[in-house]
This record gives sequence, C-alpha cells and structure tokens, in this order.
Amino acid sequence: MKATAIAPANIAFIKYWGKKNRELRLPLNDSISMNLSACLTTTTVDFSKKYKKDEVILLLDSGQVLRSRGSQDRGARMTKYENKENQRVIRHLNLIRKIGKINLLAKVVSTNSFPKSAGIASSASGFAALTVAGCAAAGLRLTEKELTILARLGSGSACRSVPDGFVEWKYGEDSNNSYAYSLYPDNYWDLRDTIVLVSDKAKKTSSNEGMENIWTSPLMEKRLKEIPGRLKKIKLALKEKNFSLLGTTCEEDCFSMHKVANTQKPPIFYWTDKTEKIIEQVKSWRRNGLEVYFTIDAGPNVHLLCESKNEAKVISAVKQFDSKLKYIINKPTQGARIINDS
Ligand code: 2P0
Repeated sequence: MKATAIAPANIAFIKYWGKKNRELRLPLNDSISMNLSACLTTTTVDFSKKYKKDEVILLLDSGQVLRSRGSQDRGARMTKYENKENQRVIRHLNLIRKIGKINLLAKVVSTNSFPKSAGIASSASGFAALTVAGCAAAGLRLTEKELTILARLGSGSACRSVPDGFVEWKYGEDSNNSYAYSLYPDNYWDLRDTIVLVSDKAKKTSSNEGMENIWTSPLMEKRLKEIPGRLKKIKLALKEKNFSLLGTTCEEDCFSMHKVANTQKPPIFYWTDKTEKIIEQVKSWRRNGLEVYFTIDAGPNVHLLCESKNEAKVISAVKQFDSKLKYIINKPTQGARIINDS
C-alpha cells in the first residue's frame, strides 16, 4: 500500500480568488491554468500497520528535513499537530482513508523542485501529488474527474494540477460539480512561463487567509462581473493560438485579482518594488517588439509568458536587466501521475 506520484504546479491565466464555500473549497468563478514542467512535487504515501502515527516529511532543497508526527492513534480522530500544513495533509489522508475504507496510518514523504511558499503554488502541486499517490496507495481507482474533486478539497488550485496541459476548473454549484478537466494537452501549444524569482521567502499572507476577506473589497463584484468575458477571451486565444490575446487577457486578470487583494480589509500587497520594476521592464520589452506578457500569483514572483521562439530573447532581456536574478523556465506539461520510482 505504497505509491509515488509527481504533480506540477500551475499558473492561472484566469485566477481563483474567493470561495463561496470555505469547507468544500468551492470557488466563486471558473479558472484556467497551464501546468508547469519545472515546478514539480514528488510525493510517496505508504499506508502500513507498522506506523503508529501519521508522519509527514518534507525534504527541502537545502538538504534540510521538515518532519512532523501527528499524535494520532490508529482509528482515533484526536490530533495534536506541529503545524498547520501537516494538519492539512493529515486531514487529506483522513479523507482518502474514509473513501478507501482503510484504517492504516501513513508515512508521507514529499519533495519540491522549487522554493516552498514563494507564490509558486506549492499547495497545488503538493495536494495533487498527495491525492494521486494516496489514492493509488489506498487501492482506490478513481476517475480523473473524481481525483480533481478530491484534490480540490485539499487545496483549490490543486484540482488544476491533475489533468494534462491547459486546464479549466469549473466552479460548480456543489462539490461533485466543481472539478477540473484538460482543455488541451501539454503538446498543444509550445508556450513558456519563465518565473523570475523576486524572492524565495515564504509569503506573509497565505492565499487561504487572503481569500477570507474578498468581500471587503469594493472591487470584488466588478471582478466577478468581468470574469466570464475574460474566460471567453482566454478560450478563444487558446483555440486560435492567439498569443497577444492570451497575454493581454492574463495581464488584465492579474491586475484585477491584485487590485481586489490591495483593497481588501486588511489589504494584502504581494508585490515588492522589484516586482513592479519587472512589470515596467515587460512593458518596455513589448514596446521594443518582444512579445512577452506577465502574470503574478499570491506572491512577488513574476511569471513571464512567451512563445517558445522568443524564449532566448526573454532570458537575455532578464539577464540584461539584472544578471543576479534567478529564474525557472517552464513549458506546459502533463498533470499528476503515478511514477514507479519511490
Ligand atoms: C490561482 N491562487 O488561481 C490563484 C491566484 C493564488 C493566486 O489558487 O485556500 O492555495 O488552498 O484553496 O489553492 C492559490 O490558492 O488556495 C491560488 P486554497 P490555493 O492560482
């Protein structure tokens, strides 16, 4: 009862910012994203009689190991966890155990190929990998749609990391109708998302907390009214491979989400001065004929979107702006999948 899965993070072209049901993580709007080839989480779940406690181990790039044991006795629901994140992981294991009707405790070992909590959706890749590995380890054979629903209960955006390539998450009226599916496979359009790492420090306000106060922003209603039009534009841009339509619509939605965050009470500012300087650069690169657009998640890092033919030019422009900046180049990629190497 052991399985390993790998799952990508994803970048949202139309963003998820606001829940209509907090417990079920039902979003207020549909969202569309692309899976990121170089931002991967690999997770092994092992259910076994030999474990007396659930144990969650996160292996960090630096060689550091974050280890947390839930003091949960087999079958008992009493828990005392060392931190919130592991609590979420163990809650998710409980869901999988309930569906799989199993009563075994587990060891979960997970590693990311990118900095944790830097606004690169580590919860998306994390909960997608945990869902797929956990279900396989529990002997559950769920459909892709069912896996996306289960992943969503762990972290909303995780459902978009399950299907391949370019993915839409339907908001859904209830839990069974809030699922994700692939609009196009990863080899459909050779785009690049170069993430410029403005900071790899953990963000101050998690997306989960940030979304709590959306209705205190006077701009939230306007955002929700505009989203259907932007979803149409993104779908058309994907269908026709119209990159300028894709890029301009991504930027519109990015500004819209961040304006809501900035005007919430209390306000949240995910951008830094460096983030804004890079946005100015993108505009100037575009004025000079380089077709590159940006989008930004709940963090300071800037995602530079371009077609593959412009990848080298974009990298060279970034280096010219600041040779010390670190970046991660992503292509579209498959969704979460089981791998044999544990
Ligand atoms: C997105 N974000 O669509 C948006 C853009 C952040 C900014 O989905 O509370 O970590 O776990 O459901 O999935 C991040 O939200 O939130 C996110 P929870 P999650 O990518």
